[in-house]
Amino acid sequence: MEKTLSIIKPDGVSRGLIGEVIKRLEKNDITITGMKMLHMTRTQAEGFYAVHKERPFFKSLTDFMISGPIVVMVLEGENVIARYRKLMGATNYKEAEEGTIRRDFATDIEKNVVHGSDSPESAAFEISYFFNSFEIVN
Ligand code: FUP
Repeated sequence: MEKTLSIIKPDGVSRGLIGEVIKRLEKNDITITGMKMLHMTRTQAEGFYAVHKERPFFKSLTDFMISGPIVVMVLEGENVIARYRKLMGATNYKEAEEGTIRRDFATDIEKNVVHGSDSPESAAFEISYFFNSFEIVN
């Protein structure tokens, strides 16, 4: 069974979209095996997005990600990395397919409501960034 990390970003939490995102996971047979709310420090956000540190949007992205609480979840299921990314939609909500979370709720390329790991390697890094083994159920 594959695992991935999901984040409901500060815009999703502040706009009351936690339930909406979770409803879509449950409807699509994606199992939640870990879940918590937290408010990242700048250091934590910079570490999480270290792969993007040379990108022009890094400062703005990390400022946004520490602007309020987030919900982090471990998701499990067959092919869940790709299945959850399909539910999220493209990074740029204007290019996201109809019916995806980002198409329905994102307000710009940065404030795009959700994050999902993009590979097994990043999923392993990202899950261990937020969860220890006692915080994931099986
Ligand atoms: P995704 O995997 O779809 O979340 O997208 P990326 O990992 O490429 O980007 C991570 C985050 O950086 C995006 F969710 C939003 C932000 N970003 C921008 O703000 N501008 C860009 O041009 C690209 C990404």
